[in-house]
Amino acid sequence: MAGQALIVIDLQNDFCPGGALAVAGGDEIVPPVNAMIRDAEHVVLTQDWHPAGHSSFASSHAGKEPFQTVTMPYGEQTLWPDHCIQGSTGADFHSGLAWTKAELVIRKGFRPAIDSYSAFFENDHATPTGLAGYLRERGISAITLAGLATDFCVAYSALDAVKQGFAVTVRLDACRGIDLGGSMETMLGRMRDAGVTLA
Ligand code: VGL
Ligand code: ZN
Repeated sequence: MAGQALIVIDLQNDFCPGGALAVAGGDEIVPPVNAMIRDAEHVVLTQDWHPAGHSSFASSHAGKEPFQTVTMPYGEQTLWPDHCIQGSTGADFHSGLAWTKAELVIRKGFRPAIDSYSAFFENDHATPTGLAGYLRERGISAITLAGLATDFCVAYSALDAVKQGFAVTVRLDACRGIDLGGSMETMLGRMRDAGVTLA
């Protein structure tokens, strides 16, 4: 049987209530994600991991506020509050996450000049993280996604995974979204159209 992997996206303190870029109800998904980890064949985690002064931070752009956009060489980029700074408590996994079974942690967003929502490619949609090769080399062809945020890192990971030829399920009960300017509806539609199973 083809290998299966659970990929848990960015279940970190800064995306949970009290964090720098809190997603409403972000901490509520810890119990369902832990249950999924228990049942999973293989587990991969992603960790948003930015250097201080990262180009996706509004604080790096004079006169800009969080949630505004700028045009980067690779396209439009939403600006965020400073979050998930390398080595900070905010970048740590939620303390309730049962992470010990994880076989791989993919860190993303570590290049100062480019953001990375997807677990597979940075926001230029060209620079790979290596995850597709890792999964393929291990015979894993089907993935299930859970985590934060539904309409950003989870959605872009799902879309890239389909493009890379993986069978993709997103467990919406184990995700929470940011919903910026209708992004939730837009990204759910894009995932559905791409052939992602929304469960
Ligand atoms: C995320 C915005 C910035 C996410 C990460 O995990 O969805 N969103 N960095
Ligand atoms: Zn980030």
